[in-house]
Parts: sequence; structure tokens; C-alpha cells
Amino acid sequence: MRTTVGIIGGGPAGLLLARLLHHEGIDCVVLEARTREYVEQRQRAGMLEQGTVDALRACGAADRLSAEGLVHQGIELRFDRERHHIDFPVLTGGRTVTIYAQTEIVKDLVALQLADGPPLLFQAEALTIEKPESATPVVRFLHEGREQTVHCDWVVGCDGFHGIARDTFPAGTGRAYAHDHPYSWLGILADVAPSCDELIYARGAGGFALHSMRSAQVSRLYLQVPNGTDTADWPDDRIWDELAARFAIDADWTLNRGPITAKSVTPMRSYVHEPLRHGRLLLAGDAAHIVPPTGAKGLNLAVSDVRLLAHAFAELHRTGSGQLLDRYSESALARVWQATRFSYDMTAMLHTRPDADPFDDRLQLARLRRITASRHAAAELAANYTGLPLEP
Ligand code: RFL
Ligand code: PHB
Repeated sequence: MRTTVGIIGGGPAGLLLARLLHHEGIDCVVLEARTREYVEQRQRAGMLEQGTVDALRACGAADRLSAEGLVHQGIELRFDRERHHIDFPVLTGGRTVTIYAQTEIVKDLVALQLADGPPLLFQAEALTIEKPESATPVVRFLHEGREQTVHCDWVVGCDGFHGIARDTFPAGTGRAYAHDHPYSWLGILADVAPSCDELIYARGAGGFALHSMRSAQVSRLYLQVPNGTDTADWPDDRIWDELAARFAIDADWTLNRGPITAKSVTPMRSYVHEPLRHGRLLLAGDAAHIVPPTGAKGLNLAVSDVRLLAHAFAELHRTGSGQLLDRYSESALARVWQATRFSYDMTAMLHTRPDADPFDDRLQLARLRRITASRHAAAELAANYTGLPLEP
């Protein structure tokens, strides 16, 4: 097999990149290690920045998103048993966010790709990327029981945090910056109507809690838990009691309870690999960086990476100039570090550290009160949450 851009990974980054390249008339092949069912069911993100929605719309992948996505005008911050609305359109000059599950984006992109897109192979696990420094890198992969190869002009690693692309960078050509946060999230999906119209980020007495949603009938909620937590120690009643305690306010408000259909624990990590390019191998999305989910930035960063890449490949295709590809790593990393900073700050402001003392407690409250008291501080949160502008 031979292609212009070999894409490893059929998550949101790889699938959207394939779609954007297809629109530009650039051929590519997507190799995905798992089955279609597996990637379509993997429960993850739900909050989309305006720029992410615009990108999906621009490549014709937003029919269902436009019909079913829930447009939110802001978020609620809860602390000290009080609620505070952060109004995004007012603070950002009209920007909003949209709730639409990552599982649904993946389903939409897979359907389009299989209908009229370039090849997307499931159960095709990339094993090695050979000669990334040369003009014709080769990806060796396992598919239908035998080893095969695809010869490429470029290879893009969209293979997530545990993929192989990042590890292909020879020793000494890259550097990782990492921070493990001292807590995890226990996430649940529940068949119950959301108890709110917009997302609630709560700093409760026992730690952080987040109320999100998937539809008018399905709620998605998260609880801060200690690292190493086993879901077996969290029967449904314990989860609902703890959520209710962390969201409690003095005003009249109750948390709707219902059957829990999924439970999982995710550790919280900040990680950035620099640079994002070695020869003709490029990294995008979780393959290159991870943020704690408090700022809802992971999926949105994956999308902004591949938008920059698609733009750069389009320039190369149209004019022969590799200038934007040469700038890709620097442009993407500038945005990645801003999202890393924002996610870290949101996380630190809302979670209770296991070693927290009364000084930390007062400092967190001062940060939250500054946001609710100052339009400038609230506008800074809103600008970051709804997404900073994309600058190639
Ligand atoms: P993915 O989604 O991990 O996809 C990578 C794909 O590569 C495949 N793969 C390989 N394929 C072939 N050969 C190999 N050798 C391969 N190795 C791996 C994998 O099977 C997989 O299909 O990475 P991508 O595309 O970069 O997308 C990133 C996002 O999935 C991730 O950043 C977000 O889910 C993060 N995230 C959130 N982001 C947001 O923007 N908003 C949110 O509200 C949000 N909430 C979340 C989140 C992540 C969470 N977890 C579980 C980490 C909430 C949670 C709980
Ligand atoms: C989600 O809906 O899964 C979600 C929303 C916002 C976040 C994290 C996760 O910050």
C-alpha cells in the first residue's frame, strides 16, 4: 500500500484529520488497532469548544451534532454552599460551548469515512514506523492475521497516550514534561434527567464534583477520589450520597438519582511531549499531550492539532511550501501549553489535595471569589474555557 499521509489511530484526532485531508483532496490511510464497536463505545469527553463545533461543521460532519448537541451559555461554579453562573456569551462576545459526546463524534466520523472517505482499517495495529527521517517513511502493521506495510510521504501519530508514535522519536530528539496530580476521577453514566441546565463544577467539603450530561435523559457525573480507588468500593448509593453532599447548597436544589450504567476511574495527569515532529513523523492529540479533564480540553486540543495539520498539508499540496508544516510543532505547542496551564489551574482551584492545610483551603476560596467578584477574572476563565483562537 502507498499513501500521502499515513494516520495511526482512529480516535477523534485521526478520524477528523482524515476527513479534513479528504476535503482538501489529499489521500491518506487510517490504521486503528481496535474494532469499530470498541472505538464507538469508549466513554470519554463531552464538552466541545465553539472552534471544535465549527471544524466539524466545516467538513460536513455535524448534521447530528447540530440536531442533538446541547448548546450551553455558561457553567456554574459551586463553593461555600452557593452557586455562581459564569455567562460565556456576555464575557466573551458571544461564544458558547456544546455538549455532544465523543462517542457520537466518533460514530459520525466513522460513518462518513466508510461511506466516501479514504481507507479506514479496523483491527490494524501499527507495529513500527520505519525511516521517519527519510522522504518515504514506512508503517508496518498487523491486519487480518498478517504483517503488512504502508509507504507514506508523511506519518501522523494520532494513536493516543499509549500508542507507538511518540516512542519512535529517537533518544535525545524529544523531551517530556509531566505532572501527576494526587487524585483521580470516578466517572459515572446514569439513566436519569440532568439536575441542571448547564455543567456544575463544585468544590464541595469532601472534594471536587462535576455534573455533566449526555442528553435530556442521561447524566454524566464525576467525583474526585484518591489515586488507586477501586470502583468495587463505590456501590451506587455511596456514589449518589457523596455527589449529593458535594453539590449541596443552601438554596432549594436536589440531585436526581437513577440507575448507574457505567463506572470508571481515571487518574489525572498533565503531560506534554516536545517537539511534535521528527523528520516526517508528526504527533497530534493524546499521543503528544494529556491534560486533567477539569478544563475539558483534551478532545478540543486533539481537534485544534489536526486543524493546524490539515491546514499545513493543504498548503503543501496547493503551493509546494512546507512552511506551515515546519511551524506546526511550535504553533500547536503554544496552544497546548495554554490549555495545560488552564487545566492545571482549574484542577488546583477545585480539588482538595490529600495534604491540604487550612491555608490551601483559604487560598482556593480566594481564587474562586475573585472569579465571581471580578468581571476580568471571570472573562479570563470564560475565554480559556470556550477556547483560545487558533493561530497557525
Ligand atoms: P484517543 O481517543 O485515545 O484515540 C487514539 C486511538 O489510537 C488507537 N491506537 C492505535 N491504532 C493503531 N495502531 C496502534 N499501535 C495504536 N495505538 C493506539 C487507539 O485504539 C485509539 O482508538 O486519542 P485522540 O484521538 O488524540 O483523542 C483524544 C481524546 O480522546 C481525549 O483527549 C479526551 O477524551 C479527553 N477528555 C476530554 N476532552 C475534552 O475536550 N472535553 C472533555 O469533556 C473531556 N472529558 C476526557 C474527558 C478524557 C477522559 N478520560 C477517560 C481520559 C473525560 C474523561 C473521563
Ligand atoms: C463530560 O461531559 O464528560 C465532561 C465535561 C466537562 C469536563 C470533563 C468532562 O470538564
